[in-house]
Amino acid sequence: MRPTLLVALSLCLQAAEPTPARWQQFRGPNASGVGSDNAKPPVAFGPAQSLLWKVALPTGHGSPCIWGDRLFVTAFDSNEKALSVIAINRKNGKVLWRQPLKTTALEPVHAISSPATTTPVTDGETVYVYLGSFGFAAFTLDGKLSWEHPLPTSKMGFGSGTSPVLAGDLLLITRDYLPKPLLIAVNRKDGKLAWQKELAPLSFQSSGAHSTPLVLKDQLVLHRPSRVSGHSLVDGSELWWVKTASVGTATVTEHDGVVYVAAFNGGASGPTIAKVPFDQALAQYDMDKDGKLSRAELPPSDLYLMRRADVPDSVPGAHMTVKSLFNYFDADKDGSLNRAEYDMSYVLASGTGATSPDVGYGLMAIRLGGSGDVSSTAVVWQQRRSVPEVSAPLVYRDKVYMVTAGGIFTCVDEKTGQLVYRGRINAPGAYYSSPVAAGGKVFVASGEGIVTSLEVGPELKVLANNDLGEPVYGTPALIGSQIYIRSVGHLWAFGPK
Ligand SMILES: [Ca+2]
Ligand SMILES: [Ca+2]
Repeated sequence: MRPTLLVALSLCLQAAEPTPARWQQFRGPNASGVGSDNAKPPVAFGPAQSLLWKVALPTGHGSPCIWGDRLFVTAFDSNEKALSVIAINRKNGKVLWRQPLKTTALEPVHAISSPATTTPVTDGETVYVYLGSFGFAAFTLDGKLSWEHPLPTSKMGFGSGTSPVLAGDLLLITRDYLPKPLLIAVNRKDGKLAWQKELAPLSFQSSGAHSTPLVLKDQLVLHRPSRVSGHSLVDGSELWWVKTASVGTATVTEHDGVVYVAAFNGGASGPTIAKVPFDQALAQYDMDKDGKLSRAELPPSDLYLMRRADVPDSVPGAHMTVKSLFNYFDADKDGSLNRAEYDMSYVLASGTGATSPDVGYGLMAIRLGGSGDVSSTAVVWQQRRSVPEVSAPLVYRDKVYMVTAGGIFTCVDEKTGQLVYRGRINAPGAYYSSPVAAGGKVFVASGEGIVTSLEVGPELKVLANNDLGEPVYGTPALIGSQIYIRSVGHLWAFGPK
């Protein structure tokens, strides 16, 4: 055969097998949160509008991972205390298979969270899951177990939020908490450990990182408490880092060689309550006069470490008190807080050094390409107001978008960080879900279950506030003009009929 014929033939074959629709990991292609540019997703949708299907599922705060006509989610059945991975037919919402993930112990989680908070990842042949209470497992798209790699139950404060990622032959996860923060890489083919790397120590007492690693061509970027860092995919070694005053919760995104990080700082970005001195707290609450504060003596709604002003009191765990974090501060485990332990609680709550001019926080743009400590050279800009704690930034059409508690929506210029607009979107409450975009529209979902659609443009323009009637913690997934949303009890598919 002549080469031209071969080329023609191979083009024919390619045309015969169109690329499967994919949203293959947390936040989809390149972890960008960006779907198809020429999509026409519905802007107004809900139980009675643009609904393609809806299926009841056990709870889970992860997002759907999508390949072709299949969706995959992790789930937790709170009655049976059982974790599973579930595959769903994307055409009609029917459950195709469900595989249990047997655990010896469930990790403790935040009052609002679930033991199933992670999004699976797929390469189109295998779907991989990671859960803090289990470790890794891999299944064929038809639900046959390929391999398991159990790990000890995670000790992440508030439970794991980090989803697994694929890079080359590797499947990776961080277990980024003290005393030994780890980056773990297993081979995707057989689940065997490829390497694990102990990460640089965290510079302050922290519950740990909840962000998902970002895979770039030649490195992995981590958003950690007090640090953003780039790591070798060969052995996990740290290639560069920027010191931050961040809690390390929101997942990062990258565009044109710049990494965008919502470096939320409890002390600086959120309202911190003034410290009540230990002696004053003793005078008020030390009932047995032993000079210490036992858990029972501590008040449930006083001695605030952080009060999230825009999150309603009815949201479990909305505010942090000395009592709510008692276990972290009772270092000697005697059941009471002494002076040093009590004072440490406020050290944590006051942030991580944001008063130091060389430590960044806020929405940060970090240019890639440096090595070593690039804290003073790689930060292009910082935008310090209204920075989300959990929700990730979205880069879309030369702008960066973010949404924070209270439904405060901010748009800044991608290159300069200058504010384009900031305003409320009429959907208050907590925000855990990250914004996504397709076809010139941005979608954000509140913890109250309102999914707001916005027009991309020079000013804030809310198109619709869509009420799903139950909380949404997962980030929506987009395929073409279709939107897939996980709420606490359901998975919804919206789109043009
Ligand atoms: Ca006491
Ligand atoms: Ca103690």
